[in-house]
Amino acid sequence: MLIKKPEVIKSSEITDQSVYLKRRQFIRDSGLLGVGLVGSMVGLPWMKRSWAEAPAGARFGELVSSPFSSDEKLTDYQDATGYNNFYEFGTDKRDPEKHAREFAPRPWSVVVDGACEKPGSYDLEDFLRPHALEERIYRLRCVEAWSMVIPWVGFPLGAALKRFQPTSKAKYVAFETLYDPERMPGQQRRVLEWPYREGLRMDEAMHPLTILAVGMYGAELPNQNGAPLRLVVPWKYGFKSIKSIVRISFTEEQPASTWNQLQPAEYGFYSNVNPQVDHPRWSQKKERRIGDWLKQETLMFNGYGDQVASLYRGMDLKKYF
Ligand SMILES: Nc1nc2c(c(=O)[nH]1)N[C@H]1C(S)=C(S)[C@@H](COP(=O)(O)O)O[C@H]1N2
Ligand SMILES: [Mo]
Repeated sequence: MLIKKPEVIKSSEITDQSVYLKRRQFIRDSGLLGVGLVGSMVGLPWMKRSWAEAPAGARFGELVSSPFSSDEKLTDYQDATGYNNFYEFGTDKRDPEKHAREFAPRPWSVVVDGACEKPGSYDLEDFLRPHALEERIYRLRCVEAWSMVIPWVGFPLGAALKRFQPTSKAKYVAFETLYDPERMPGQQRRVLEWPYREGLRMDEAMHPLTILAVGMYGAELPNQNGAPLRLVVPWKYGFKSIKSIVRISFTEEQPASTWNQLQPAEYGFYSNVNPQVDHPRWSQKKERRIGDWLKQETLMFNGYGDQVASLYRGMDLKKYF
């Protein structure tokens, strides 16, 4: 993200297509098709394969599937958990899987503060209790021009925020990742200004597509994907989806965000996926779906334009990139 052009992934990292199809067939034949599935997901053979490969422990029970879900083929579980950006555990895509292994995401608490009636420090369990978990299959499109399709487990951020009764002064919501260089060894180097920070405008935060995730592929979030709690904003570049959140603050002013702080000319506050606005050092017109050979067109707002374009009506998206 910092300095390199989008990387070309070695062919050895891509699941060979024939192996892939054989595995699919195997899963069909062995009757794993129905494993833990509900509703519309029953029609998606890709789904079963990924679920079959997800870890056995820490599974969620039945999940309601969301009408917002994409029906594209899921990214391999191995890729989604082995090719990550999480600088707290190293800057290489392979680092988080290796270096986040020891990380213990419990006990955990989330501080809620700023312009709201009910600030406080909430135990993760209390923070989560009121919310019914659902499954949302979303594209995640990294600013580096690769993308994945991941079945997240979570709930709308808006529902969580309402509980804390934001006041009329709350124009934005700011998020912070844990700062603990002993547990997050990547923080011992000043590659970014720690803690990692992100922010959304209030209407973006309240939008029904914006979720807090606690799991993926039917199981708890692996550490490298941001356990125990992360943001997922599907129409924005991946870096807006901050991991391992410990603080949520309601603010009157637009909050600082990590990549914008580091390189304001390259990463804007909004960071909406936009094929018409190139990164200064590379095109955003196409993306490579991890696991695919050919690139595909990047869609405006990552394909969620029908739902979110109205949030930006009248804004010059070249200026507010
Ligand atoms: N705290 C924190 N959150 C983060 C990052 C990070 O380095 N630190 N990387 C971001 C980037 S650049 C991307 S593309 C996504 C990747 O999410 P994934 O590893 O679950 O695919 O996480 C985002 N959230
Ligand atoms: Mo990213």
